[in-house]
This record gives sequence, structure tokens and C-alpha cells, in this order.
Amino acid sequence: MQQSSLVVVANHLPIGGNLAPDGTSRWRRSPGGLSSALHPLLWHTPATWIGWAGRPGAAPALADVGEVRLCPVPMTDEEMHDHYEGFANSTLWPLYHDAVEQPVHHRRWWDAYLRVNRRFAEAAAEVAEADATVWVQDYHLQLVPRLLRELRPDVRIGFFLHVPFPPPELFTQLPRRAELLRGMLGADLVGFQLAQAAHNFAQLATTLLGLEATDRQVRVDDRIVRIGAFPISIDVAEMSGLAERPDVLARAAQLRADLGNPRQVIVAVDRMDYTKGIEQRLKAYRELLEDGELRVGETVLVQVAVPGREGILRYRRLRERVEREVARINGEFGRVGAMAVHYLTQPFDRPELAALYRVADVLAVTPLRDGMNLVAKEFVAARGDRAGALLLSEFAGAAAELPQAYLVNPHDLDGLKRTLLQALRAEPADAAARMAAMRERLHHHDIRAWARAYLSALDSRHGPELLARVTEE
Ligand code: ADQ
Repeated sequence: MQQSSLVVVANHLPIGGNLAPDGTSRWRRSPGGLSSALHPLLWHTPATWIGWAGRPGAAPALADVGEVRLCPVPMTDEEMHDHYEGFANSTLWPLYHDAVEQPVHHRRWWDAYLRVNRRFAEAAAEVAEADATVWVQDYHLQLVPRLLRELRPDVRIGFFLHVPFPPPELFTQLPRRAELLRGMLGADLVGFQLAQAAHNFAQLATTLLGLEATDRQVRVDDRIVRIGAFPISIDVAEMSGLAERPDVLARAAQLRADLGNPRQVIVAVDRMDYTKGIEQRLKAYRELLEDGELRVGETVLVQVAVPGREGILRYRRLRERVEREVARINGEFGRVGAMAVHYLTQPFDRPELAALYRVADVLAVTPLRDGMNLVAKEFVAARGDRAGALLLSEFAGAAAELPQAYLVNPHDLDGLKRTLLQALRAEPADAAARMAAMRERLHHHDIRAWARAYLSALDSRHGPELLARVTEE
């Protein structure tokens, strides 16, 4: 295998579902934050991406995608269950999201997590050239930094957590808490979305491992591990450009007409996940229809919810409940030719998403907890017309950067109803002022600014050269 000076390690490869028999694959922006965020950065960058091709069994041989060499890591059926669906998505994911669903613990899952992390570390060790930079992503791979350091002490290792890092009261529930922390501390730089997460991490390094730590660094033996907040962003220029394209604006107008030209359109775009607050949002909407505050024909809700992780019972159950609630709302309040909720589970291409953002009078982003939430930022980028209101959960990382949104506590149903109405009834001048302020923030802080901040903190030796590569437009 040819070696690389930049290696990205993430649980999934960013490729489409169907691989051609010759191993060719399409670089897909799968509906998910990590792939959406890294796509614009890496598309033209000579790098190697190590990840799972998304199906159990031997790793397929894959052709390069653009400048990126894909290096698939195999996973058995059992590892897919125990590592991916088990430890990563049934233990860590719920625990890191405020335990909004009860985290599940099985000892067997840990063994698979360790085994898969070791396999990823070995793959990285093999493809990293001398002195390379290796950038490890997310909660599925928290042990990789330490395992890789043991194999390749010469490489520079960055770790970035896309999801929240919980307060010590929650983290300490994990039976393998010390090993997980030590795993992350194998990195030279551990990056989080928010400063609070870095603070939680430092506190844990002190109390659980007895290390000397501040919110900026942790001393581990003779090394300094830097820690910090690097709030992720989006390709602002891409989304704003798309949203001004005549065909996208025509599509937005067509969508509004297809929706029956209602006075107001509420749009929500989520992965189908219990952290996203989809059920609470539907309930608030139903109650507003019951109260007579909203009327079908005048207002419509478009809920996009792409299913995933369906091997996990909880996700299948969530989907059933959401679909039951959508059917109930439409059954009780819809009319022939006028639905209350339009519910879509398909992945969309970027122009279609941009058109949806342009048709929204209110974009509702109301997760119970979210590391950042890129949908909120995409909406703001798409609204060059400064119209539209963003209803945003206080518990999304994005709220720290977008305080001009209509902020809401999604656990408070009455508050959710009240704030949704406020957003729907906003004075155009007020909405425009809020949108302008949010756009200003995004203008200065897009995905390239994020990469610049992270990579220059990670690697003072190769930082400038790496930066030039990943931030080239
Ligand atoms: P996610 O939980 O996946 O990301 P989010 O940040 O909103 O959440 O990203 C979702 C992405 O998928 C967006 O770019 C969106 O446009 C896209 N998407 C959603 N529905 C789609 C559809 N139907 N078709 C096509 N694309 C669709 C995780 C964390 C977040 C964090 C990101 C990045 O949970 O908190 O913001 O990583 O770090």
C-alpha cells in the first residue's frame, strides 16, 4: 500500500452504498455530519481515508476517489453488531447525548470495540509515511490515538470528537472509562466542538487518571496533549452559491406550489435519531393544530428524516413511533389535497436540500442534544435573501454561535409551541436582522476556518503545507 503524509481515520468511508464489481465507487456525501463536513475539505486533497465500507465481510478493493485514496478496513458481522451498533451506538452515543436514552452495557461489546480500534490503528500505521499527520475522527475510534502512538511514535496524531463530550457524572458510568480517556490521550491534540467539553475532559483527566490538566492541555508522562474547542462548520460558499442558482430558486418555487401555496412552511431535516427531538417537535405541532393556533392549508410541516442504524431495535422503534404520529396528525387534521405533514425519508442531493432551505419560513432544529448541528448552519448559509427564521435548540452546539436564532428548550413543550409561533409570526425586519447577524458569524467561520484552526494547532511542522492543501478552493 502506498504511503501518505495525511491520513484520515473515520469509522465509515465516505462512499455510496453500491460498489461496482470493479471496485469503483462514488464519493457520496452521506446524510451525516462527518462526511458532510470533511467532503469539501478533502475532495481535492492527496490523502488516504481509512474506514469501513459499511457492510460486513472482507474489505472490497476500492478505486481512488478524486485525489483521495480509500483504504477499507474489514469488519465481521459480529463486529458490526458489537462494535458499531453495540459499544459505539448503544453505549457511547446515548451516554454522550445526556443519556436521553438509557446507555446499554455489555462486556462483549468492549472486546469488539478494542479489536476494531486496533485494526484501524494498524491500518493507519501501515499507510502513514514517516512524520505523517493522522487525523482520527469521532467516538467510534477513541482508542486509536493511543494504539497508533505505540506503533508509530513518529506521526503527529489529532483526534476530533464530533459529538458532545459529557460531564463527569455521566462519563464515569462507563465501566471502561479510564481506558477510553487514555486512548484519546494518545493524541497530540484532542479537539471538541465546545469549550465545555474540553473542560469536562480536563476534569476527568485529573480526577480519574490523576493527571495535571487545564482546559488547554494535559500532561501525560513527558508529553503535553493539547485540548480545545474547534466548533465545526460548513462550506458556506457552496451552500450560499447553490441557494442563489436560478434552477434552485425555481425548484423552491415549485416546491411551494406543490405544497399547495401555504402561507407558511416549516421545514425540519434530520437523521432519524432519538437525539434529534423529532417526536417532541411533532407533538408540539399537533397540539398547535388542536389548539387552533395553526391551520392546515395555511401552514405545513415538511419533515425529512433519513433512517439509519436500523440494525438497532431502538432506531426501528423510533421510526415506527414517528411514522405513527405523522399518520395520526395527517389523519386528524389533513384534508384531501392538503396534508398537515409531508414526511420524507429519502436522501437528497445538495441542490434539493438548498431548495428546501429556501422554501422554509421556519427551519426547526430542535435536538435534545447535538454536538453542533450542520443543518442549522446550512439553512443560514442558504438565506442570502435574509428571510426565514431559525428555531434552534439550546442544546445544539450551534446555539453558542447563533444566539440570534429563536432559541428553545425542546423538553419544554409549551415553550416549544410558543417559540415556534413566535418564529412563524416574526416581523420581517426582526427576522432579517437576526439572519444578517448569523450570516456574519458564518461568513468568518466556515469549514476552512475550522480546518485552519485545528490543523495549525495540531501540527506546527507541517501545518502550513497541509493547510494549503486542504483549504485550497
Ligand atoms: P449528524 O448527527 O449527522 O452529525 P448534522 O450536523 O445535522 O448531524 O449533519 C447532518 C448532515 O446530513 C447535514 O450536512 C445535512 O445536510 C445532511 N442531511 C441530512 N438529511 C439529509 C438528506 N435527507 N439528504 C441528504 N443530506 C442530508 C454529527 C453530530 C453533529 C455534528 C456533525 C459534524 O451529531 O452534532 O454537527 O457530526 O461534526
